[in-house]
Amino acid sequence: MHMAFLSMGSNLGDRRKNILDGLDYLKIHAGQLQKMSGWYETTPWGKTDQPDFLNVAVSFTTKLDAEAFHKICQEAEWYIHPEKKKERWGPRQLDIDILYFDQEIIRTDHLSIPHPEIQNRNFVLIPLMEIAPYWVDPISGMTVEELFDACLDTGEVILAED
Ligand code: PH2
Ligand code: MG
Ligand code: MG
Repeated sequence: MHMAFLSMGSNLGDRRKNILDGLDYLKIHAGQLQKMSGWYETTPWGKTDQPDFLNVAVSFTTKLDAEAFHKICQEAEWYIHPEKKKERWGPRQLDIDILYFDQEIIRTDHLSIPHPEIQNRNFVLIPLMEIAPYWVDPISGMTVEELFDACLDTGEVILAED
């Protein structure tokens, strides 16, 4: 059994429903939801002239390998938004990024695990720290908590009401 950590985000439409529908798709096709962070209101990172995001971090156990798991994550995005655009860092109904998959390090042209930007993003680190503060990043050897302490991102990440 493998352990995967994901960051999910939405800044278009019914953001919370998009994320919940995406989670349902993953539960049916990918594995078992283990933990879910609270809901975080976050200011857009990278491309700032777009609506605020709602972000969560979740963990799944799965029998799928990383490639197959990634394929299901992409299917979930298409399922939520069949006409999704691919503008880099742009607005979206649902974005699902694999942060970690066990302690695997994968760098191919279509898949990068660990996600290369984890250590630079408050909107990833703060929700992830809630569910896995002591998970070790296989590249740096640092825990999620240590990555957050070292992170210089000033983006706002505020725990929303349930
Ligand atoms: N996703 C992006 C680009 N910028 N900013 C925040 N706050 N949250 C996101 O999920 C996000 C982002 C594209 O992947
Ligand atoms: Mg993303
Ligand atoms: Mg993505």
